[in-house]
Amino acid sequence: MLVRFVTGNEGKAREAQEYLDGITAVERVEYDYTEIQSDSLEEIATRGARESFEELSGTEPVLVGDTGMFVDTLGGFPGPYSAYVEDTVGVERLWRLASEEDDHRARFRTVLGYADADRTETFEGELVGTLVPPRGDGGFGYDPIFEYNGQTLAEMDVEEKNAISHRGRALATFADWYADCE
Ligand code: ITT
Repeated sequence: MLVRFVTGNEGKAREAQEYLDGITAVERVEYDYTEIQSDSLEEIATRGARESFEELSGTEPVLVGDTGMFVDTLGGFPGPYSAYVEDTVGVERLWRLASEEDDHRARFRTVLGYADADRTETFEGELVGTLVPPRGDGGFGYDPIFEYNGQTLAEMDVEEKNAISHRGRALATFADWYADCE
């Protein structure tokens, strides 16, 4: 069995393989699927998985992941637009925007989209924490401004972060479902 994980990031593919060990092999593929404009990560991941499955081979199942940082008091901003906000103004500016509010609660959400010849499914994982001024040298993206249990994700080592992360939770749910499908 083989699942193709569509990502530009080696670390994410390795993390997926760890969760799927004993269930299926994971092959990382780079494919720039169309990211539709939508407020729903589920919709983006569903369309991305279906397009990737059809364009990449139409035989091996594919998995795509879409992640967003949702700040509660900012109505969930930047949500599905997190990559754009990181690339344009940067994560420290998001912290400054949130710091003007009393409530600094935020959540990472990852939705995995799975597609094979018969089905398209989504699997969700969430991590609730607090936005803080940037700390730590590890991780990537929004990790330095997101605190969970007293540490920012950028202060954790990779194993520590993966064990609690939004993506890890989504991968664990997917792995349970996929193991039962076989
Ligand atoms: P892919 O190639 O895997 O699609 P991506 O960076 O384009 O990578 P994501 O949907 O994973 O797409 O990420 C959307 C945004 O969220 C982007 O700004 C990332 O840096 C950020 N992000 C994703 N996962 C994160 C994590 O675990 N910690 C911090 N930031 C994260």
